[in-house]
Amino acid sequence: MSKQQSVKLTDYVGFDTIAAQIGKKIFKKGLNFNIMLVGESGSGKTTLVNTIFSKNFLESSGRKQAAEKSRKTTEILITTSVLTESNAKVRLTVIDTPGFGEQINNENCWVPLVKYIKDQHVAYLENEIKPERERVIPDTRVHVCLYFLNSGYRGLRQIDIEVLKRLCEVVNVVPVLSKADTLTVDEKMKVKEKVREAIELHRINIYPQPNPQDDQAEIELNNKVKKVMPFAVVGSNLTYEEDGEIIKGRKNPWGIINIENKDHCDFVLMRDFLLRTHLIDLVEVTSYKYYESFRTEQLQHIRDMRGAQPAQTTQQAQQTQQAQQVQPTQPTQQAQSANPFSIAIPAQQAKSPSFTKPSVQSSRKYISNALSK
Ligand SMILES: Nc1nc2c(ncn2[C@@H]2O[C@H](COP(=O)(O)OP(=O)(O)O)[C@@H](O)[C@H]2O)c(=O)[nH]1
Ligand SMILES: [Mg+2]
Repeated sequence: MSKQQSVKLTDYVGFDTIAAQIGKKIFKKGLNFNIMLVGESGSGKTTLVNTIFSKNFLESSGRKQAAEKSRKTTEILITTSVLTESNAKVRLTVIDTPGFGEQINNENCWVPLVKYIKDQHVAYLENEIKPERERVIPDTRVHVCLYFLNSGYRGLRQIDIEVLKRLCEVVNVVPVLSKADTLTVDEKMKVKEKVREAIELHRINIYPQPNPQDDQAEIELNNKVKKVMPFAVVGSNLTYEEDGEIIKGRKNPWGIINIENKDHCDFVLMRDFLLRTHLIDLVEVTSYKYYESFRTEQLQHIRDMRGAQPAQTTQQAQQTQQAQQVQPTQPTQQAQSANPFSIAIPAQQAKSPSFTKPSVQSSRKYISNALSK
């Protein structure tokens, strides 16, 4: 019988340095942060990511000269950059996706996005079940999907509802109302309200979702964030001087929009939310919620398959026996080891040199097949 007791130490022994020790490890190793951008071409996706990280490391497809045609992203484009700030290192991967609403038939436009997200789960699972796996599994799983709403549509379209629902099943989704400078203050409030209503009405599970482990401070913070969403943002890395101060903004004939002024837009709120308060949570939720449910589902399938295999082979053996009037086959030999991916196989087959034992490859094939169904 084990006993658990609560002991308050009187002398300082020093394990309150745990947070610093973990921080040091993470700093040394670096953290993977993978962001997917979804929205129409020209909705300001590239500009916003460049603005969040204060660096033009992604090339905008917008026009550089008036006569130039706007270039569009036509396939999933992945850019990885290692960003450093003080001692911290973040391996940032931006997954840019082709624009929405631009195909003749947009019915299944969410399919390649969901497939990409699930493919990363497959890759991670394959790495996990390798007999000799890497010490640190490369994490390409999408931690957050920024969904860009076109401010011109003044709410959610049917296609947005459909795509958001599908995405929320597999990834943390944060809706963004981009180019908010094109809306008046009143219009902005109304559009936000409409979007929130639609999200509630259609039960779209955008991030953050309630977690039983959240403490009071986290619950309050998440409630505040939900009241602000969708973040109405303006993107720009251009700087201007205003009243002797250097500000980041967009210049119009009637004045300059200071993107870091909370009265002008939610840019700072969104950046703080993504980088300062919720980055680790986004990574963790991806792992324990989305990846975990995918993993459980896949392992359950494999276990079911293993369970179904002996019955099938015995039945097949009986059929063969009746048809050919030959000696019964040897009893089924079950490949039962500690490995949950081993599948029961008939003894005859097991002896055959041409038979490949269920391996990581077969699990891989199985997982890929299961996903394409
Ligand atoms: N008015 C306004 N224009 C923006 C904003 N963000 C980006 N743009 C402009 O919109 C065009 C397309 O931006 P881009 O980031 O390439 O869009 P993407 O195709 O979604 O990646 C560019 O000319 C940008 O300068 C914004 O917040 N407000
Ligand atoms: Mg772009």
